Amino acid sequence: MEFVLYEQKDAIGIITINREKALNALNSQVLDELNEAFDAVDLNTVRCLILTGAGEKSFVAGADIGEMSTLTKAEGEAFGKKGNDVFRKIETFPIPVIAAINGFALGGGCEISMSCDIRICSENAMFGQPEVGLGITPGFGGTQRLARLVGAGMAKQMIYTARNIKADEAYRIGLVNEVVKATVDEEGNVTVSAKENLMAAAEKMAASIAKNAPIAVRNCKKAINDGLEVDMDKAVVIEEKLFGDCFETEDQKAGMGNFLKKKDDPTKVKVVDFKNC
Ligand code: DAK
Repeated sequence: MEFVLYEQKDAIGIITINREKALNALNSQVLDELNEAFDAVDLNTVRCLILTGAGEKSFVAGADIGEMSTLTKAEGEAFGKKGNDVFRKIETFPIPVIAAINGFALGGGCEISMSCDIRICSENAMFGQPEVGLGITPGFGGTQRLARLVGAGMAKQMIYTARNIKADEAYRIGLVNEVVKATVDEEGNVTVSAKENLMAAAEKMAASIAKNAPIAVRNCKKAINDGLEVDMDKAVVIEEKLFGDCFETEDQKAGMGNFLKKKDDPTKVKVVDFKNC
């Protein structure tokens, strides 16, 4: 693939949007390749994914404005569908996806990060939905996911004003879970870049997810996502079913068995080797 890289480190898969010259803007090819990359993830061995952008400056600076500028109504709709299909694939992907946001996350960039389960960003990150300044609405789910994440009032303010916000404000309004800084020495020189620290933090978080029972983690993702779409009476039924689904699995037996063994003898195994079955 030309614009998407994939790397696997133990149970963690890292998908990198690699179109640095255009600040990783999403054109049709990037969207197609992202689709392929997600389809190719080996779900037997990978338990958590990280999605990031190449370089230090930009996660994704939006949908490709050059490509969009000449679209007809029908082509615009088709482009929106292509993006929405990929973003829904990420949102409903069986395992958790962490967005590691290095720099600009504008328009489609902010939107793709919101289709991930968790967002962590570098201190130089910048978020925004600048579409109304370009004469369009957000088209990759921004009006829907931003309002669900930060509340309708804050989402409306960001979308109507097209104002970009920095990492600390994104953290304050709950758009990101964590902001990662560069490491500086006593003279103020950067010794480890924010991007490097960001990827280390993302991998650490991914590893702490990957060590848990995979079937249970997958079912938690599904329960949260599906439950948010319906009223509480239906939501608790969704949870009951996914809770029940964990029983009789090897992972449930191993997890609970480990707890009981530890109670009898605290020196017994503490790390469970979950089998994903
Ligand atoms: N698209 C295409 N190229 C982009 C780009 C983008 N979104 N953002 C940056 N680039 C390219 C620049 O054109 C430039 O390319 P060259 O000129 O070197 O060939 C290169 O990346 C470096 O950018 P700059 O020279 O501008 O770099 P600066 O540091 O000066 O500025 C910036 C960085 C991020 C502030 C600036 O590039 C910028 O404002 N970029 C545009 C950000 C933006 O407005 N993003 C939102 C795009 S709108 C829909 C589907 C989808 C969408 C809407 C509807 N439907 C079908 C319904 C989504 C819309 C969007 O995402």
